[in-house]
Amino acid sequence: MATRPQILSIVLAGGEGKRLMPLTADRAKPAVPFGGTYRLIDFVLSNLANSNLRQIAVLTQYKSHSLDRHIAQTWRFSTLFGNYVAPVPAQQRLGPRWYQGSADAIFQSLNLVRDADPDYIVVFGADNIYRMDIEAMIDAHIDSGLDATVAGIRVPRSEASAFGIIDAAPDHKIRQFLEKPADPPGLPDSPDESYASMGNYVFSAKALVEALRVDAEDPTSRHDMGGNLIPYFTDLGQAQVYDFADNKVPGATEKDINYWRDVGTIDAFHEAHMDLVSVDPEFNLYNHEWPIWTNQVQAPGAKFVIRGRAEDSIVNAGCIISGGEVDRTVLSPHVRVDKWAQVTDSVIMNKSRIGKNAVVRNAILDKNVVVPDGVQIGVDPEHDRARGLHVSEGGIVVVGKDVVVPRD
Ligand code: ADQ
Repeated sequence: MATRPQILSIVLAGGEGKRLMPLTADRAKPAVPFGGTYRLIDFVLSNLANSNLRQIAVLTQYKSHSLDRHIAQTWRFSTLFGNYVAPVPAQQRLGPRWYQGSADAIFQSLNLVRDADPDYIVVFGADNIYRMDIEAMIDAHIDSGLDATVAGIRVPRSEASAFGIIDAAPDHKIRQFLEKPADPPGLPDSPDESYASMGNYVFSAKALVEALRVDAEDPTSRHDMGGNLIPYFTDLGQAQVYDFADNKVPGATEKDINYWRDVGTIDAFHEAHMDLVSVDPEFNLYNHEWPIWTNQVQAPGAKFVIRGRAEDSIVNAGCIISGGEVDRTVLSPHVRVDKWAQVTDSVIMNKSRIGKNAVVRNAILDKNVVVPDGVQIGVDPEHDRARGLHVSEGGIVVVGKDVVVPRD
């Protein structure tokens, strides 16, 4: 039997997620709840696990408590066959400093690489919603004989300055890599689109270790994977792109085959949820052939009484809709909606309660929020702001964890 290459997966989960405030006031961005029962990090961990990659280190730093707890509760692999998902907090192993950037996070964690002694290292972000067969990307990496492979996807040029932008030759070799350019170039065959890095990489292990050493000694470096490491491999002629359009997971529909979203702003986060509850969504959560795994709560089935109803909505276990009306909304477990309440176009997280006659529109309620009887949110943005609620550019009202929404 041919020996299979050893692969170590590293998930970068130290992101602060400032643009998701107040959802990230108390938790790291990868721990933000998504889709009713998931956390953002479940998507990358499911993709890795479904791709048979089960030696996984998750590098955490910022407000990592709920992320650590979620990983410990949900992602406990049997240690048979050497499997593990290990949350690794920043430990200041190389001196009294936190991670200076995503490359420094890996550099400070090279002890994990020494212990695992892999042939290849998979480095993926933790913040995106997508399905991906990562083994196919690794195969493309091994076939190329190059040191670095970057997953790439076409994005609208108008949004491209948020990404690393790739200029690739027809043979996929990266000719130029520009991290978050102010004026991103369009593609020759489609000027309104740019070719973006998904922040997901495969490296040959020795080459990555060497690149991190060089980077650590460069006083001008920001020690960032997209800003410094990928340009380094590009300059050496050692980087190629893996086109996400070539990736297909089992059970994918025509529509969601190339779905990939950065839900790093309140408006993008809300929009991705509205897609989930639409009749024919772009991202199909219900693909059982490539499941997204999470920690499912112990709770009885959702209950609808006194003509309570929900339409075009996802209603999780433990919810009670008692006479209220719910439309185009994602309800996490244990939410209560009381009589004559109206909840529309919203995302309601665990254990929140919507009182009698309350109105909740275009809103995101974090866990344990109480909307008292008769209180309205999302109806008058000025009133919402005046009450100290966060209103996004797109007019989405966000209420932080444990808040009792004030009447005035
Ligand atoms: P960004 O997402 O802006 O761009 P970054 O903020 O570094 O880059 O986040 C990437 C991943 O690293 C996230 O999962 C984040 O949680 C994590 N991370 C950030 N800082 C970290 C730290 N100090 N320690 C540990 N983890 C950390 C990147 C690339 C772009 C690419 C986009 C795609 O740099 O080239 O286009 O991802 O979303």
